[in-house]
Amino acid sequence: HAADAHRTDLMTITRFVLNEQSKYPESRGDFTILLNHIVLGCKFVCSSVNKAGLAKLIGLAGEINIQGEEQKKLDVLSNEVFIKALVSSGRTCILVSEEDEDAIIVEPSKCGRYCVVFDPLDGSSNIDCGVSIGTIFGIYMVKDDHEPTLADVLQPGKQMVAAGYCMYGSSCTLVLSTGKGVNGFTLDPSLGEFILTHPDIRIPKKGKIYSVNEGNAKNWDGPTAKYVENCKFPKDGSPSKSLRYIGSMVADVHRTLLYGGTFMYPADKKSPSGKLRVLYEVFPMSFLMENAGGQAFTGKQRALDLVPTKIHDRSPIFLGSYDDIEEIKALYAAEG
Ligand code: AHM
Ligand code: MG
Repeated sequence: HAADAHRTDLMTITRFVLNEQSKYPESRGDFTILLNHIVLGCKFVCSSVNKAGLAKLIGLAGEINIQGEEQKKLDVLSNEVFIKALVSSGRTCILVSEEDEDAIIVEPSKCGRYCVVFDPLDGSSNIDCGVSIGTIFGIYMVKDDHEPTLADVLQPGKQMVAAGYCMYGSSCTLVLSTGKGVNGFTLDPSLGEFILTHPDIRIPKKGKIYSVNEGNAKNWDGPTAKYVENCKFPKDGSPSKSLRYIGSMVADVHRTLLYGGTFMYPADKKSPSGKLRVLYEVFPMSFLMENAGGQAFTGKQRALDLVPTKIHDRSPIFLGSYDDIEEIKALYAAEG
């Protein structure tokens, strides 16, 4: 019985990735080591996020700690933990974090073949009210034949070798794709291990939910406005869609992946490139969507075809169920 197997034959994320990699004779185990360091970062952030409310309650936040430093904000702390974990893995050469203006070039003695782009704690404005937040990451591999440069991370998203996110919610869930399907793992706090709980996630072909910050509606472009109008007042007699918007990308995308529908952060008159960052928000989520059978579109092209010119570039994004994104693409095509 499958349920019994889960209870006694635990498929940890490490075991899962080792199994996958063993299909490639050239695999050196470097990816597994890198991933283990990312997982360590996620566990740390999970435990800090869970304690954040408590720390506030007992008056830790804003106080001076033993080292005489002011208590670090959770996003700053998470960033430091990820950078140290990634560098010490010995498998990375370039890191791009939402928190750091410049890319981090790993010193030669610790340099490896992977580049990691990440947002250590996305949605951190939601921390104080206990809403789910998350870490987002994407991984590129440098070619063996040259010194790593910034050009190695300014690559279209389709060149990523893996991407994922970890959601710190009512449970801690890590969703990962290495380019063949998408799998979800839930942290068992008593074991300290991520266990495979959502094997082979496929997004429903069509959904009943749309997700967007409608407060920006007055500044939307035509196709976005028309699509949202269609969600509320369908012209083909189908039921109207539900609106769900948490305002925390990881949570909104996670729901979209599991239940189907669309998640959008469109361009608007005030921010013509939208809000979300190409390298560590748009690309990893688009990579996951496509690998789960959905689509990701910028309003102009397939999101994973974008070529970033700067590490903190932004792009409008529409992602989700295959058929729903087709509808949005058609509206943009009709506009010409
Ligand atoms: P952040 O990186 O400053 O946390 O902002 C990113 C977040 C995403 O998690 C979320 O999808 C979006 O901002 C929500 O933006 P808005 O409040 O404009 O709807
Ligand atoms: Mg962010």
